[in-house]
Formats: sequence, C-alpha cells, structure tokens
Amino acid sequence: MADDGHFPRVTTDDTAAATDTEAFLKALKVQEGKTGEEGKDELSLVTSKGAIKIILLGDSAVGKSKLVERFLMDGYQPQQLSTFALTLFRYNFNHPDGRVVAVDFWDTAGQERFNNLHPSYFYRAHACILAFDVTRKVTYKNLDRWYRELEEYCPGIPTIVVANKIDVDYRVTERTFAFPERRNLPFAFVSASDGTNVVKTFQQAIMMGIKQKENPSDDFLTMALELLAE
Ligand SMILES: Nc1nc2c(ncn2[C@@H]2O[C@H](COP(=O)(O)OP(=O)(O)OP(=O)(O)O)[C@@H](O)[C@H]2O)c(=O)[nH]1
Ligand SMILES: [Mg+2]
Repeated sequence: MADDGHFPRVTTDDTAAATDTEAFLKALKVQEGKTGEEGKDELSLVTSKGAIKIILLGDSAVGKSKLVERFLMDGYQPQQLSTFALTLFRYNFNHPDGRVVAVDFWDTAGQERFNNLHPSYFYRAHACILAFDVTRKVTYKNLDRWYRELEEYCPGIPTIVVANKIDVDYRVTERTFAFPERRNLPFAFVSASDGTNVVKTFQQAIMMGIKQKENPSDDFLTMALELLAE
C-alpha cells in the first residue's frame, strides 16, 4: 500500500488476527512501544471517553486512509494508535455551538475481504463514511455488500457515501450514482489528493455522528422498546 508518510502507521495484510476479540486487542501495536495489555487499556480509554466514533468502510485502496489524513492535515492531534488491524485517529472538533467534541476515526488497514471485520470495529459507531474509487467500478459495486454488513451491526447508523479520486477525471462528477440515491444516503464527490470536499464531508459526518449520539435513531429506540417489552 502506498503511503506518503504524513502520518506514521503500521499496516499488514494479516487481518486474520482481527477475527477474535482477544487477538484483535492483542494485535494493537500502540505507538511509543506499548503493546498487548497496555494497548488494550489504551483502547478502552480511547473508546470510553464519550468520543464520537466514526468508522470508514470500503474496498482496499479506495483512499480511506488518505481521506482521513487529508482531513486531519489542519487539526491533527498526536494521540494516534497504530495497529496491525486498524488505525485510530483522535480529532478535537470545534462544534459551532462552542463545544469541543472528541472524535475518533476508525480506519482499517488492508481490508481485502468482506465479513472479516471484527464486530469491535462497528461497536457503538456513531457515523460511517463509506467510500468507493471512481476509477474502479468494482469498488462501487461492492458498496452494497459493505452497507449490508454495516446495517447488520449498526442498523440506522448515519452514513455518507463518498466517490473518491475525482481528480483523475473531473468529468465523473457529471454522473449520478444510484446506490446512495436508492437508499437516500448523503453523497459527495471527493478527492483526498487535491482536497475537494474532504473537510466539508468529514464535518458533515461528525455533525451526523454527534446528532446520532445525542438522539439515537428511531431504529435504535424501537429496538430498545422491543427489548423492554419482552
Ligand atoms: N489520484 C488519487 N489517488 C488517491 C486518492 N486517494 C487515495 N489515492 C491513492 O490510492 C491509493 C490507496 O489509498 P489508501 O488511502 O491507502 O487506501 P485505503 O482505502 O486506505 O486502502 P486499505 O488501507 O488497503 O483499505 C494510494 O496510492 C493513494 O495515494 C485521490 O483522491 N486521488
Ligand atoms: Mg487504509
């Protein structure tokens, strides 16, 4: 996987380790030399501070990591856990109402196959950025499968679909894409390479995530009510 080296990260295509909770947590390779149990504590710290959790989904090499890196160019915070299976980026978002909201972006590395993302990846996510690559049709076709997996773990989660790499040929922005339209999902043409729409789209995802955290969706409420009624 190509990497311009803006942000140090550890990647591997050995995602098998991420299929079991313990292995998943042990696979954490925290920067500054912390591993294993220490990494586990650090992950729970990261995930228990009430941060907004935003996950990135989409085929390998569609540009998920580059999009996060592009967004964080201005607001990058040095708290970053690099792991074999995923990279977590912490960002402090200045909410228009004056609050500073902690946001964690969860980014998988080298995910080639479906159905092998660990449920921890989806656990308590507040929003999703679902990406495809406009230069590779198969990555668009696969959105359906990614979305099905997402819906399985996070029903009703706010999701933005992004068509990345539009810098390769801007004429693609004249096209319409049925996938987001059919599902009534917000959609944006973006380029991690030249930055088109990246900040705007990520801010939109953060705002949707905040809203989701503060007012869980009807689906979630319905589920909770059903459970109470049992
Ligand atoms: N032209 C162009 N290339 C891009 C863009 N975004 C990413 N790339 C390139 O696409 C390749 C894959 O980008 P990554 O960000 O590593 O892709 P990824 O989705 O994180 O891939 P995995 O970690 O394997 O799941 C890299 O060579 C990037 O430089 C873009 O907007 N335009
Ligand atoms: Mg990546």
